[in-house]
Amino acid sequence: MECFPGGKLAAVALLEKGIEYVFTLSGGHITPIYQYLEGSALKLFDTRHEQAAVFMAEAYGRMKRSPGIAMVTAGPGFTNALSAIANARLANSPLVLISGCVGVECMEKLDLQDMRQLPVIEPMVKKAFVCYKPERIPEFFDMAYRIAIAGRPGPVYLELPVDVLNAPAAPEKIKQIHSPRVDSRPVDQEKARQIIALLRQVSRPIIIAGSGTWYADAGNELTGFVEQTGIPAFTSSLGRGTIPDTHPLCFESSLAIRPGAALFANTHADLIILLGARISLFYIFGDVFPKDARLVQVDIEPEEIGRNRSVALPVVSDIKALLTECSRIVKEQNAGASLRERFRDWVASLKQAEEKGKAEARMNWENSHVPIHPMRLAHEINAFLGREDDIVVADGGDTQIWMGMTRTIRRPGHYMDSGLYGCLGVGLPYANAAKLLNPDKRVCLIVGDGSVGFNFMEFETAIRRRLAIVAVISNDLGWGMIRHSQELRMGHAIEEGTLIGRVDYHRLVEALGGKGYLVERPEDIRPALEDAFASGLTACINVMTDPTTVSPGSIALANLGSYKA
Ligand SMILES: Cc1ncc(C[n+]2csc(CCOP(=O)(O)OP(=O)(O)O)c2C)c(N)n1
Repeated sequence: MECFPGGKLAAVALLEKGIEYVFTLSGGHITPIYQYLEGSALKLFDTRHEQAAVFMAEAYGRMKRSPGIAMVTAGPGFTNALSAIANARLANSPLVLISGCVGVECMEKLDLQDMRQLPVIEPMVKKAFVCYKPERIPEFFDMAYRIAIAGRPGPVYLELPVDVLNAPAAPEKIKQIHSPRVDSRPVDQEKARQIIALLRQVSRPIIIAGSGTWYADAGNELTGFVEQTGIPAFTSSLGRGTIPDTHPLCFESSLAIRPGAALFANTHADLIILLGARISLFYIFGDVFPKDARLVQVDIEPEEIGRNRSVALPVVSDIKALLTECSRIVKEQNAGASLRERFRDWVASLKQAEEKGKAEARMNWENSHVPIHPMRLAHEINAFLGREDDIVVADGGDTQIWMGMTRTIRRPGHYMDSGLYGCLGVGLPYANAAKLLNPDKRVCLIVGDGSVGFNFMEFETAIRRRLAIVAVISNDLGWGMIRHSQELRMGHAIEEGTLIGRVDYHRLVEALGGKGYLVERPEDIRPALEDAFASGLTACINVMTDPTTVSPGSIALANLGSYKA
């Protein structure tokens, strides 16, 4: 009789789901799965750190809107994965982490790499499972995969003890489940009507489209509704690009620090329609909006609605279905023209605020000083990567802020940063994942000199796997954001912990087999980008930036609520 050890069942479960990549770092406890994946249609993508493997799976989940899969070994492999899991949790990124663990037979016997993994990760994920029966592995994998993407996405954990992987399964007990993707698409017609009724009462509405808009694939519906009604739109996190920044009714990022209309809009709107966007620190926990402004919050996850701020109209719905219904009602009521007329002055005032904000920022974008202003660097990257499908990844403290303030996003899923968890080190793994999934697109990472150190060996992964990413390091000689926030708080920065000094990162990348560039003058940024992209190799451009420029993010860090002295 054919033998089905658990490891084989795990491999078959992955293959039958059509998984393309498993992001992983090897270990004895997961070899029983590797063994049956070798030579299969599924590709094992190996990184140099488990954290990087999980970040890659997270980036996969964000870009593909279906769960990325990471696989790590017991104990240290598992603990190394945790920061990336926490990042995915706060960002609601769909992924499944498969982890080996010590055999059930050997628990508490002082076996190699033994630790109790489940209690550590359980509060960090959407759902955590341990499968103790080889026969049930396909069923558990199906469950993990389904839960990662159902409703509000998130990371799911599946632990497979090594002796379960090695144990033979009784063929008659093997349960195969292949659930179709659960499309939770309720639409509340009455709530859609109420939204349109509210619009007839207000004169200064805005839409903020967050990652829920992206996961619902509602970009076209959003753009259509905005054009139909004339409501100005802003976007946040993965919602960025769901309506392109270049659209006349899109005012780019909803973050108030973005040069443009966001601050004015956030502080003057009388109706804020949040589409799959959370009321987080980014809106000063809701306080950035006027006290008497009304909020409509639309989310697929009921428990999210009403966090931090009273909501006038809570709507539990998929964004795509709701916007389709809203558009249908506007059409039915023949209300489009009157709404557009109603909001015309408001849109004009936002245009004015946008021009003013951008004019003020131009001084920094066009700054020609040496050392280079980091916003000039961001501007050069933004200008060079002007194609609709160019992908930009940002990682760092101030560096990420400057890039977020600058990047023009034309397509959703083409800009990534860590998000709310703010985990430094995401950049190289995210960029590698972006290039792996989009070999024909240009992928550029901008990263702080501090942040690049965390997963620096992922340059080697990129080179070995021929991923021609271009990583631009904004080298301000240290941990800029913390240095600046300390200066603002205490009048000086504590050298230990904020100063790194000059490191020739570009030469390290050359030593690994990639291309390296050192740039010290602003006019040399573009030629280096041109050359790096033309080389078709993994490249690192080490740009010496001004250590004294303080981003609005550092100022916020020094002044915000619980961080304040
Ligand atoms: C993993 C991790 N460690 C520490 C921090 C705290 N932190 C936030 S910003 C920052 C400085 C980042 O420096 P760098 O990457 O060089 O970017 P810069 O601020 O200089 O642009 C630090 C240490 C963090 N967010 N994540």
